Amino acid sequence: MASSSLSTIVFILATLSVLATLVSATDYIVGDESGWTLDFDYQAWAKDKVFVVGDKLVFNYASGAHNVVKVNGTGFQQCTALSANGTLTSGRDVISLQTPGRKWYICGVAKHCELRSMKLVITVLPQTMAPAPAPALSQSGSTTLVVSTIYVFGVALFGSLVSFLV
Ligand SMILES: *[C@@H]1O[C@H](CO)[C@@H](O)[C@H](O)[C@H]1NC(C)=O
Ligand SMILES: *[C@@H]1O[C@H](CO)[C@@H](O)[C@H](O)[C@H]1NC(C)=O
Ligand SMILES: [Cu+2]
Repeated sequence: MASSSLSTIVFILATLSVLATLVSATDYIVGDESGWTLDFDYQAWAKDKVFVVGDKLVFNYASGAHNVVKVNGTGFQQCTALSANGTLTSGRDVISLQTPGRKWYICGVAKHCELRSMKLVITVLPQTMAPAPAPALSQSGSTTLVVSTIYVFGVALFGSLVSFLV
């Protein structure tokens, strides 16, 4: 009896930690409130962030004023956006980070990349099954809320199950 309760608890905790990992994908608003704009230091913005497969980048800007082009390292260095193909122009472009590695994005309008620093390079880390980091460390907004809700729920559930056992 006691051992089956124990395995139930273990099962519930394992489920909760998997859930917490699943919902911990983060949406990063590039440039935060400034959005995707002229003369913003995107390298400083990216510096203290950890990007993981499953996270999303959101580029906010006035449609028509800018765009978002994914380029390679060479295109990033030289600010050349050759592929008109795959240029995002909606003004609220969401990019899912689906593979690990280095990713480069530039604005292909006029000389915004060359002269106005509209360029972003990030490194995306592989997803791990490690438990989600403590809420609020590197996450923002609703994700944190969901994760903390699950944690609080889990702790409460654990507490009530333990009190049944003793
Ligand atoms: C980078 O992209 C450009 C144009 O999209 C292409 O011509 C070039 O071969 C690429 N370089 C590498 C190293 O993949
Ligand atoms: C351009 O877009 C077409 C249609 O979506 C796609 O089939 C093609 O592979 C793309 N080319 C490049 C170089 O991305
Ligand atoms: Cu631009």
